[in-house]
Amino acid sequence: MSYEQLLGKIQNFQANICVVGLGQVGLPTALIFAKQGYKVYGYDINELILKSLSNKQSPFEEEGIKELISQTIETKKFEPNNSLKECVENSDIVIVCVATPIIDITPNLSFLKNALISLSELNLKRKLVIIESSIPPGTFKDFVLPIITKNASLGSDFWAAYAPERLSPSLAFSEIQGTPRIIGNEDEQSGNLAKSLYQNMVNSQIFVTNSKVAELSKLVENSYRDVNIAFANEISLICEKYGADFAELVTVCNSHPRVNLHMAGPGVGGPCLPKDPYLLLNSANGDKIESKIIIESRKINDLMPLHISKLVTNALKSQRKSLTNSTIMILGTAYKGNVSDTRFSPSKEIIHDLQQKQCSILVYDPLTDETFGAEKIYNLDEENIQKCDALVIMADHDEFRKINPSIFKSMIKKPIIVDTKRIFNSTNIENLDMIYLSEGYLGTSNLFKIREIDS
Ligand code: SAJ
Repeated sequence: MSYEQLLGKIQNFQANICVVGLGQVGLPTALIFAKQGYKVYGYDINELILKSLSNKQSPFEEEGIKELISQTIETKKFEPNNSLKECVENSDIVIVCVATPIIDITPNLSFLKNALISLSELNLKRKLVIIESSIPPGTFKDFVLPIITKNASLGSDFWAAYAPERLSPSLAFSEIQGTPRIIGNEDEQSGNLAKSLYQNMVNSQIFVTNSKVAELSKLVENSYRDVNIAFANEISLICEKYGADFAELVTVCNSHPRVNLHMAGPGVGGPCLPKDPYLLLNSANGDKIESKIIIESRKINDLMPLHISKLVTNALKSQRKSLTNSTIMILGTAYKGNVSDTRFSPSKEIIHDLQQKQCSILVYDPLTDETFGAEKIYNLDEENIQKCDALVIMADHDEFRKINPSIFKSMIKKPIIVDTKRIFNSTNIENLDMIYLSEGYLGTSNLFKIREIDS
């Protein structure tokens, strides 16, 4: 097939697409392309994912995903398939969406490498290969292309581009289509083909640049957020020292037209932010890049779970409650609000730390069964609440925002609420004669007591 023929097929929704890796990026991507009219083959090395898709079930939660799976399988636009060979042979475009995690702080590109090696053993001639996974700078040119050009040369035999995903879990469909897309390429034809493909899916701007800028853009966006959250977290600790309310500070500071303070929190979790800064600082050829601000920010964010744990234990001690006999309820094991994903969730470290201090931990999260070794409860009825000495809100799920805090009055003695997401109004809670704490807010009545214990 010539370049012009492939371009025409893409523009007319007649190209077939194979998506490799049906995780939280690959599956929504495959489904949207299928909905737009492309025939999409979905491949994953995990047979369980393929099995659940064949039963029209989603392997994870995402608004609207089940309906889209049923719809696109019924119209035969989406076909989960366990033969990569068959998927690739039937496709004009291959999109790779496999995970690129870190081990400790070092990028682990083994999933990507394995996927690329498998692809290189197939016939990629006259096809367009797109990588969506987050990758260290230089990876597309120095790692991806050398593997897949084993039997073919870029531009004349096949085409390839880098198009990093930018979606936030729980908002996958709206963000895939609504967020501008960056395309990185090393030859003009590949850039044009990829651009015309994403133009048929994205209702927003498409930027075409070289592969290094595209790789950097993805990692810099997430590092930018991580650094800004670290700044907010550090300011929240400063607020504690001054006895100021961080939430109030954010409101007044952000009234300035050029200031955008982020929210402090119990730490930074999820599959991207704790990892991407390290991808940014480890180039594809093994060079380590130095950055004080990025590394310090990671450290600050990593320290927050233990800070929250300390707020909880200090509050218990201020009420003369022994840690051994205390029961703490954690609301949310997901890494953030309205997602079921628990990867790198700060709740894990808080639960483990409090358990080490001999506290009993109950967890309530309507979106996930993950308990991180604590005891799961299934509702917030009086029986469960009565068992608790303290409550820690770790995820701002919509369901938690609807809670009337007066239900916590039935807690043992004076209720302690540690609200790391500021879903409640501090004054309302204090008016109910409860102790209200957060990073950046030590409460009016307990400030000095808690400070003393801390020092
Ligand atoms: N968090 C804070 N304070 C804030 C915002 C977030 O503490 O002001 C915490 C959250 O609670 C969570 C963590 O940060 O633990 C990460 O949450 P997030 O919403 O910032 O990011 P992700 O990981 O869900 O999604 C990010 C997004 N990147 C940016 O916003 C720059 C998303 O657009 C990316 O596509 C995604 O990473 C990704 O896949 O890389």
